[in-house]
Amino acid sequence: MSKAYLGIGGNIGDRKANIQKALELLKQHDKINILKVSSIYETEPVGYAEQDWFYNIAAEIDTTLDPYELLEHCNKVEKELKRERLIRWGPRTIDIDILLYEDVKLDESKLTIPHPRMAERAFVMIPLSEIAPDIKIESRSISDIINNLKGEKIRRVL
Ligand code: X6L
Ligand code: MG
Ligand code: MG
Repeated sequence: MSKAYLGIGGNIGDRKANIQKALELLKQHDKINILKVSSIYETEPVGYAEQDWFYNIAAEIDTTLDPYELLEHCNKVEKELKRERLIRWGPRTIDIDILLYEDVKLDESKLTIPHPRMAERAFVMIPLSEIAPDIKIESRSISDIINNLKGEKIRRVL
């Protein structure tokens, strides 16, 4: 069994329902167990400003899928939730990113692990710190990373 962390977010339609649906679909795979799910956060859009705020979460999973098989399953769930790719970094119903997979480092066109620039994004690091406060990313603690973020707006949704 391998442990992995996913970042999930979306800003089209019923954002909470879409995140819940994504978690349901992810765990329907018999080789994925969801171990922990963070609170939901409402987050300022990054990369492309002219879009609605996102809901973002992080999830910890256990899986016997390899990273590519896991990516395939994440893409399948995105498809089931009608993800369309119109504008780069633009609005989407759901986005499921593999943030970390054990201590794997991969740098290929279809899959980079750890997820590129995850440590610069409050919408990734703050939910992740809630479920994995003791992990390190490229030898830095999560708390150190969060203390050095630039202050994208983020609030926990009650
Ligand atoms: C310069 C250039 C600085 C590009 C930042 C950052 C690009 C993040 C893309 C960037 C740059 C991204 C989400 C989001 C996106 C999300 C929130 C991306 C990909 N996904 N904003 N923006 N939540 N709040 O899930 O992460 S697009
Ligand atoms: Mg993403
Ligand atoms: Mg993605």
